[in-house]
Amino acid sequence: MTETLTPTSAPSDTAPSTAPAAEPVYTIPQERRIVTAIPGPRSEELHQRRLAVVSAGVSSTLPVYIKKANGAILVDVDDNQFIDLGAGIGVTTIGHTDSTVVEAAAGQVKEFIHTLFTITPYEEYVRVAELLATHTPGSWPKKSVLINSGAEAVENGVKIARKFTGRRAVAVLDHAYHGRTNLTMAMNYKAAPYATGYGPLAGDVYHAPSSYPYHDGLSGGDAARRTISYLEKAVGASDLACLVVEPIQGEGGFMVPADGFLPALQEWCTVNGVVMIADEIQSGMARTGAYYASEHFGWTPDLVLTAKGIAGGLPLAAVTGRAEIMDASQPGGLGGTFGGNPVACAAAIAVFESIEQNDLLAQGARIERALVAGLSALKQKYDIIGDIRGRGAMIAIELVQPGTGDTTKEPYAAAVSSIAAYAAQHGVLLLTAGTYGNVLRFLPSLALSDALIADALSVIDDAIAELPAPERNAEKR
Ligand code: PLZ
Repeated sequence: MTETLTPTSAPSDTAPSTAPAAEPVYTIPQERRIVTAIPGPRSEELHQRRLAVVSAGVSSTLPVYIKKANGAILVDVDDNQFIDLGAGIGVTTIGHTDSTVVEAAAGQVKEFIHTLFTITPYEEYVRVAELLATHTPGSWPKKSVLINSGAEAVENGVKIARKFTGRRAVAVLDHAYHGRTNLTMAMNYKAAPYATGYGPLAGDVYHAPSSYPYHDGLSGGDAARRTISYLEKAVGASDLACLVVEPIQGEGGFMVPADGFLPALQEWCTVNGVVMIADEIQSGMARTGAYYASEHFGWTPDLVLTAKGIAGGLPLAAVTGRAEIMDASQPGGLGGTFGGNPVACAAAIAVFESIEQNDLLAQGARIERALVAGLSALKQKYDIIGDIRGRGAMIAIELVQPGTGDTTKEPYAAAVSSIAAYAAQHGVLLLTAGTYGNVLRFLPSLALSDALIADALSVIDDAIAELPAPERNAEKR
């Protein structure tokens, strides 16, 4: 089977877009190309080897084994090329193998690879902390600690808040996702698959109602009052160390909170001495057309968690925030062997430089315009698209059962699985999400061109049109 595809032009209703500041040069042609069945024979072979030695607990959304990636394209071992709409779940935000990141990391590897900052420090760690202090929301003095992963950032954020406040309880919102460690498993909304069978989980974690405008219809103020009322009753502010919130919920389904929700919660936290922490692990680092998604909502959190996109694909994460909170920890209280690894730090410095030099915040806005225009056209055509939401290169559609979009908005998870499977077969890697599994998310790198967006959306259009009966009835008549 050979399917070589030329990108189609952008839909006519797509707003004119900003071209990248300097035309990037790609080492892999930015086009999808399917030359075998998916997965192909070499991927199948690797998969058999993997089944013998990799834990069954580690799954893969699309078991095509990747050998190369550049820009917004993944190439598998059978030479199939995929448009990557997932960026490794929001990690390669500035594009796969971006040349500035590759050069910075390679250069650092030759100098030194590890010393451990808590034994003998180095400049790269300090520079990343300076850049985080500059680019995270809030104009007060800020400090950081660097660690390795998102979950570790959440763990450290909670530790730091507990130390500063001397309080025990942790609050999160419904539909949240914060990680896979013992504490963060308890902070997730969904038990399956993350926590099932892995208990006992950490205690003193409280799940408060969130703002989910498509379903609750509440204003930001009303939603915040509901959240606060829960926290006051279930915990009591005097025992609450922190409230951890994703400004746009990631795994939960890209819920954008109603206006005013986040600032109202911050105000309540400030008045009550609760540390409010923005989990910007998925939404941060220029993904949404701002450095941090909190900025879209006028929210200035006390602490900000960064991970995923910060180092172009190398493992690095950070807790950044008000100096007095960050300094409440005793020397030696924070750290870890690999935290702030120099190669990852060099890559992160290159990511920050690339965001500035290539005006990547504008690329986030461009991708939002192109995706929302294209998806709105599909929503006109298919009533199973209930909601389109998100910001920048973090856009999702929520699929509902035919005919329920104006009433009960019944989740339509089966359609999400079919569309993602169809897209994969045709060279588009599309991630799913949502508490009820009924969300398709677009979490591409900022290198994704308008032509690739139009091409990917044409595949999704075909995927919906191809839904087998009775799903086919979803098409508007
Ligand atoms: N907080 C908001 O999105 C990671 C999970 C992938 P780690 N999300 C992707 C998977 O299935 O494990 C995430 C997130 C938010 C925290 C995390 C955790 O980040 O780097 O995966 O630990």
